[in-house]
Amino acid sequence: MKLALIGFGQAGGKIVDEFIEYDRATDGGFVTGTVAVNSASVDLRGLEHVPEDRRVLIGQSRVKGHGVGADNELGAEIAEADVGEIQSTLDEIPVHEIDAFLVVAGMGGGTGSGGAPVLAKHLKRLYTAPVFGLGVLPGTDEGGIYTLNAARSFRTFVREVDNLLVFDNDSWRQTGESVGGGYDRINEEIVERFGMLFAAGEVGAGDAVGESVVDSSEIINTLSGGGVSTVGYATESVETQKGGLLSRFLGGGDDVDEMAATNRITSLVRKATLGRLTLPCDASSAERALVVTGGPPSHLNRKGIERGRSWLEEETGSMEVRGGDFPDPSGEEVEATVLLSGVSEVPRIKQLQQVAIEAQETTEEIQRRSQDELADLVDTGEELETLF
Ligand SMILES: Nc1nc2c(ncn2[C@@H]2O[C@H](COP(=O)(O)OP(=O)(O)OP(=O)(O)O)[C@@H](O)[C@H]2O)c(=O)[nH]1
Ligand SMILES: [Mg+2]
Repeated sequence: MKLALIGFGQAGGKIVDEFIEYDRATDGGFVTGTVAVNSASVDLRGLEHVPEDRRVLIGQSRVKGHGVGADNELGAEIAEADVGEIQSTLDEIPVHEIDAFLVVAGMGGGTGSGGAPVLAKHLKRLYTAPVFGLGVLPGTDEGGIYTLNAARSFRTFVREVDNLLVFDNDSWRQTGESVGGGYDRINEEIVERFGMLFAAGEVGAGDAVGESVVDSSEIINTLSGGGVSTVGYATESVETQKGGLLSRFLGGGDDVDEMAATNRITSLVRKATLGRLTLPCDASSAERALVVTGGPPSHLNRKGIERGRSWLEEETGSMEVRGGDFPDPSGEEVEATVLLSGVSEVPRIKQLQQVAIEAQETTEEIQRRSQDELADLVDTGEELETLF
């Protein structure tokens, strides 16, 4: 699946950077163009892989390259004002070749939180290719303002994209980890999950063709219809014989036990669905789903995929469950990625909204009180006059 990736804000830019690295390392072939947008010049300079001429600094007249300091209304305003500059950079990438746009942002800050939905709206108006979002929810320990930002951005972003893929930092943080080091690890997890999905739709000419290779249209159809998506992933190492002399002598190829391979795939699909999702939710609330099984072709069999697929159909109660292969002749693991689309039972979102509403009320109350207190402090009972 050929994507134009646009990273908005610091988290967005770093994740797009990581996607580029993954795409190169795995020969994924899904990164067709990249752009990073930020209001902080230092964050743009910190990127490693997004080409320098694809980095757009917005809001210079307002914030002078210093970021918006978690003010996402300001983030939305400067994105709106400078959308033309973002567009000029997009004009430099081959957008006519892509299958979809992916706008990536952390939803708790200011620039990405406010700007990503503005850009998504702009892209949808201009292009026929679908516009997907990848939104990152803040950790609960980041505090009220980040939660409030994320809750408001979430509502807006979902409305403006064809589907919002969500990753929840809170479910993925590890105790005792430094914030920076933590993000590097988390970004790798993000890219591994979503990257396999996008790469699956991009099996190039010359690659081994599996029994039922996933096509980018299957990913797009699973996502389109709107709403929120989450991804699950599970993997298991397998013994592979790399076609040595002895194995050729004995009849060639891998000697794979069909029954074991079938069972492995079925259990990986279950683990992926019931294990830790990028956004934890009740899988049965999904409207559509896609199962992708990857690995050495000899370990991917139709029966396993079919069983995994029908198990997921039962689990989600959905009639729209697609499935396919992502053969990797040099792979040494069998992997299953499960995309659950249109999920509605998501406790984390409800909790986020609840905390956001409380934070909003508290902020308003504090503002009211501090205005009264200041008036009290300055008041001299008409004994003193101001200068003018
Ligand atoms: N997964 C992940 N999340 C991140 C990373 N950096 C920041 N975040 C999350 O994203 C949220 C937004 O942070 P930033 O992306 O730095 O914010 P910004 O869009 O640059 O906006 P401002 O700095 O306020 O102008 C934070 O609250 C974190 O939850 C990262 O590298 N990886
Ligand atoms: Mg920033």
